Amino acid sequence: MPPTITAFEHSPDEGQGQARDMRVRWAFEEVGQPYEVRLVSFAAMKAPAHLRLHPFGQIPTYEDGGLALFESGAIVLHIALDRPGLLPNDADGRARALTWMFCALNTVEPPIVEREAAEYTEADRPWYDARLPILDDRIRARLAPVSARLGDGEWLDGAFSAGDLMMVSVLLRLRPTGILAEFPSLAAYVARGEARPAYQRAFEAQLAVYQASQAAAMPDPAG
Ligand code: GTB
Repeated sequence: MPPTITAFEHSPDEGQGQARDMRVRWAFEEVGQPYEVRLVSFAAMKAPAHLRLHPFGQIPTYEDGGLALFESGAIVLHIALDRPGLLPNDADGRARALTWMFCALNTVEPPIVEREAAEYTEADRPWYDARLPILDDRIRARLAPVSARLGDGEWLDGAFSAGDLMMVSVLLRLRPTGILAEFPSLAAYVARGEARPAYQRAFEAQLAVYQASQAAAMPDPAG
């Protein structure tokens, strides 16, 4: 049996690849590991069976035999350690790739998530218009050093690695804000990630979930 991950039955982004199962799907595709997806509703995510897999009642989760994991970073790392293709063979290069993975998750993603949360929950509050530029500047303060490190390189540290997979996955969440476009080399870096065949296969797979749910919701012309 291939590993099974969970993903939204109805992703709020309508198949735009913004939910965190996308990075796990991408990792599977990069290393050539077949996988299965169990779609979960919002109600099912908070039910005891799912909470046993994920203490916060979220997606993605990962199950393989007796092993159950949560946290997209831990899952991608597990996949990268399990099969060749996402981590360099030399110990120092491997450690640097892990450093970029943690940088993406611990340093770059938090201000992006903070901005998204403000958009969802504070847009009608009197302070929102003053707060948004502050949140935007916090993101810019993270992007500028990443852009400087990338320089004119194709990837962050030589060959594509799990560090790039995670950094691209985090940065592309910014595209709707326009902030990514302020950093042309990062925008090009994200586009290079998205152009990888493995990314494309993962994107198509998660988009197919949305398309199937749309088709199922269409009235039957014969009926
Ligand atoms: N740190 C965890 C990880 O990296 O795995 C965070 C997991 C997480 O936030 N999961 C979200 C979730 O399950 C989905 S990805 N949320 C439901 C809940 O908490 O009840 C976050 C997300 C959701 C939707 C969009 N979107 O529609 O654009 C983008 C990102």
